[in-house]
Amino acid sequence: MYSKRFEKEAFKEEVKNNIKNLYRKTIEEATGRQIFQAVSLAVKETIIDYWLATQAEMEKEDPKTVYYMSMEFLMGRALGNNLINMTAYKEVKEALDEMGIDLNAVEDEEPDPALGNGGLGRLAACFLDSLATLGYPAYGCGIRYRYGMFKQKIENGYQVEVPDNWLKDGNPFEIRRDEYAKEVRFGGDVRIEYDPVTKRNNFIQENYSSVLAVPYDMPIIGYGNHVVNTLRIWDAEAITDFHLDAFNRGDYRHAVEQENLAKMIVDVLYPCDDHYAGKELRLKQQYFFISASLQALLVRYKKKHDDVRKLHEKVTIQMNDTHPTLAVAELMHLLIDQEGLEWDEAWDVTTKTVAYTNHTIMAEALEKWPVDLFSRLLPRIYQIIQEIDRRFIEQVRSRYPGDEGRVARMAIIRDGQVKMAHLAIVAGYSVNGVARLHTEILKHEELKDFYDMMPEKFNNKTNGITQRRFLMHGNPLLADWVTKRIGDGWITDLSQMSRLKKYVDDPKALAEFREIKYQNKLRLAEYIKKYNGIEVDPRSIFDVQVKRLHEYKRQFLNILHVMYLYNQIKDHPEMYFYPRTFIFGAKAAAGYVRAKETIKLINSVADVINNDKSINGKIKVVFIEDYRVSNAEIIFAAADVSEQISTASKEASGTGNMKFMLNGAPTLGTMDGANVEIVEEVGIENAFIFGLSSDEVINFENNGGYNPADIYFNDWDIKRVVDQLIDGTYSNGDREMYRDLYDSLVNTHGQERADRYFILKDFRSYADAQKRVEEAYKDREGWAKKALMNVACCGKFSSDRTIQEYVDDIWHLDHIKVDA
Ligand code: 26W
Repeated sequence: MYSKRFEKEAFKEEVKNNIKNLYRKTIEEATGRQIFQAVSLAVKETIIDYWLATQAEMEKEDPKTVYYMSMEFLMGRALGNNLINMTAYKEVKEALDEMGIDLNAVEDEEPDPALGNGGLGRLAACFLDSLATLGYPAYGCGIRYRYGMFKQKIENGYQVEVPDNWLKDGNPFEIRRDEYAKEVRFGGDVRIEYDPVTKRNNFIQENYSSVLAVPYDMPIIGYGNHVVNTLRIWDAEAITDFHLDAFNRGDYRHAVEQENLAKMIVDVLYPCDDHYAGKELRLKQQYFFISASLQALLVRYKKKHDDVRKLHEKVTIQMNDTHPTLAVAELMHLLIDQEGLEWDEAWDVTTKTVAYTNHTIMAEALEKWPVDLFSRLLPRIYQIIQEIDRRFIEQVRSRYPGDEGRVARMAIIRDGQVKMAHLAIVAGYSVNGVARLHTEILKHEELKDFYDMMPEKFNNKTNGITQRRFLMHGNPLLADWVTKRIGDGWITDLSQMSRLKKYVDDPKALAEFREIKYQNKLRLAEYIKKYNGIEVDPRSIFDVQVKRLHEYKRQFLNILHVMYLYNQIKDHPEMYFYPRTFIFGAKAAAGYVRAKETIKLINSVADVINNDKSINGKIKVVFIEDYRVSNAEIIFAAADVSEQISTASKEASGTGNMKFMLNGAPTLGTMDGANVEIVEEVGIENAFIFGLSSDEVINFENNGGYNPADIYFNDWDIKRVVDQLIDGTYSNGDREMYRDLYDSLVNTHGQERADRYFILKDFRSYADAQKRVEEAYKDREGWAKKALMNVACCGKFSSDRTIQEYVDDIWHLDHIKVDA
C-alpha cells in the first residue's frame, strides 16, 4: 500500500531539494547528518498525509481513545522503524542506493532518542507501535526532555556519564503545536471563596508561578494500515511577555523566576531506575506533563461533548507506574474547580477513567512524597488528596472495624508522606501487574490489603515486545528467512511463528537457520572490534546479559561465575572447555555506587582474562559501552544464550528475555518474571533454569534471610572467587577496590543483610545450569533445534497480544480504519 504509492523518482528529487534548501549543498557535499535530515523530511511528507487522514477519521468517528501517560518513552531511532511500518523500507533503500547513499549509514546518523531508562520506557514505546498497528486510537503523553538518558563512556573501566544532547540538530519527525500550549501552575496559596449563587465553595489558587507547556507531536505509524497515532511530549517555556501582561503585569523578578523554572523542568530525565529519590524537580516534572496533558484532553473532549460526566465513555487514561498518578488529583481538580462538578460526580468520572500498571515490587522504587514538599508545591492538589484519603479511610474503617493496623498500612497519607501507589489503586478502575508471577505476588504479598478489599480491580497483563523493531528491523536475515518459510503473516500476528515448528527436524532449514545466527554473530563481532578493540571468535558461545545494572538483576553473579571458570581453566589447562564470549551491556544510575563498582569489576575481569595468553582465548569478556536501543537490536540478533538471572520474585517481567527468544537465544534464567511464561511456552527442555523459586526467596526474606557464611566457609571454589575480590587479583594488588562488593556478600551492615540477593545461595545451581548450556551447545544441531523452538514459541510475547488484552479487559477502545 504505502509502497504502491511510493514514487521513486519524486522521492529522490525531494531528498535532493531538501539538501539544497536546508543546507545549500549538493548530495556530494552534504554531511551524513544532513543527509539523514533530508531523507527524514522526505519521509515525513508521506507520513503527514496519513497522519491527517487518521485525525480526520477520529474527528468523524469519535472513537474511545486511550491516553498512555508515561514519564518515559524509550523510542529508539525513528527513521528505519517508520520506513518498515510504512512498508517502504526496501523501496527507499533502493532509491537511495541509486543516489549512492547507503540507508544503513543514514540510519546510523540518527541520534537515539532515549527518553527513558529501561524496561518501563521501552514497553511504552512497544505499546504505541502495537496500538497503531492494531488500529486503536491512542495518544502517548510524556515529557520532551532536553537531555535523555545519559551517554555512557567507559574510562579506565569506570562508567562516566556524558549528557545526551539529542535535539542538537533538531528532530525531523516532530511538529511543534503552539496552538495547544497550556499554562501549568505551581505553588502559591488556595483561597476559598463562597459563591452564594451556586452555593458552592470555590477554590482559587493565588500567588503561584507558572510555566507554559508547549506540545511537540511525533507520528506513531501502524504497520501497513495507514494509521498514524501521536506521541505528544511537552516542552516548557516561560510565560511570554504577552502572557505576563495578562497574569502579573510588570513583575520582573517573578518573570525571571518563571523563566528559570521553565528551563529546569524539562531539562533532564532522571536516570534512576527502580530507585525513588524524592526530588522536588521530579514532582514538578510529573505535575507539569500531567496537568498539560489533562487540560488538552478535556479541551479535545469538549469539542464534541458537552457533558464531562460522561468522559469515561470516550477517554481512558493508563498510568505507567505511579509516576503519572497526579492524574487522579488533577482530573478531580479540573472537573470540580473548572467544570463545576460536585465531588461525588467528579470522583465517579475519575474512577471510571484512570487505570494503573505496577512495574516493580522493589520497595525502594515506591514513590512517597513528603507532605511539606507536596503541599507547598501543589497546594490545591494536596487538598484533594487529603479529601480522597479521608473518604477512603472511612471506607476501610467501616469494612474492617477496629483494624487500625490495616488503616495505617493502607492510608494514602501517613507518617508525613503521600503514597502514590495507594492513591493509584484507590482511584484506579484497574490495577495490573506485568507478568503472571508478578501479579500473583502483588495480590498475595505486596498489595495484599488492597487485593482483599477490592479484588475485582486486579488483573494481569503479561508484557510483550514489538516484532517489527526487534525482528524485522533488528534481524533482517532471520525475518526474511521466516517469511520465506511461513509467509509474512507473523509481522502482525506473531502466533503464526508456531508454523516454524515443522522445521526443527529439517536439516536444510536448520543449517540455514544456523548460518543466519553465524552472520549475525559476525556483525556483532565487527561492532565489538570497532568499539571495544577486542577480537572475539564468532564460533564461540555468545553469552549475553544486557539490561540496566541493578543488584537484583545480578550481573555480579554472572561475573563471579566467569571468575570461577577462569580459575578452573587455569587449574586444569587440559580440561575440555567450549570457547565462550561473555557479553555485558548496562548503564548504572549515576548515584548507584555499588552498581558502578560492578561495572568496574566486569571491566577489570575482562582486562585480566582477555590479556591472558595462556588460556588461548577460551574466555573473552566484553563490556559494550552505551547499551541502548540501537545497539540492542544488533546484540539480540547475535546472542546464543540469554541471561535472565534475577533473584526470583524481583524482576516484575523483563522484556529483554522476550527479545532474545524472538531472535533464537534460549533463556538461562531463574523462575522469575516472564521467564516463567517463556518456559511454559517453549518447554523446559529448551531453556536452562536454575536457582531458588520466588516462594523460597520470599520465605527466607520473611524469616530474616539466610546465612551466606555457611556457603562461604564450606564451598572452597566459592570462597576462592569471593576472596579474589579483595586479594588484588583483579585490581593490580589493590585490596580495597572491591571491598564493598565483597562485604555485600559476606557481611551484614546495619539494616542490610549479607547477600540479600542470594548470589552465593544460587551460585552452584547457576554453575550447573551453565555446564548444561555447554553440554547442549556442543551438539550443534541439537542446539539449533532449541534455538529454533524459541523462535517458534515466542508468539505470546508480542506486544500486539498484550495490547489486545488491555483493550479487551481494561480499555474497551473502538477501532479506527484509515483508507489509503
Ligand atoms: C521512581 C524511580 C523509578 C523509575 C523507574 C522507579 C521505578 C521505575 C521503573 C518501574 C523501572 C522499570 O523500568 N521497571 C521495569 O518495567 C518493565 C516493564 O514492565 C519490566 O519488564 C521490568 O521487569 C521492570 O523492572
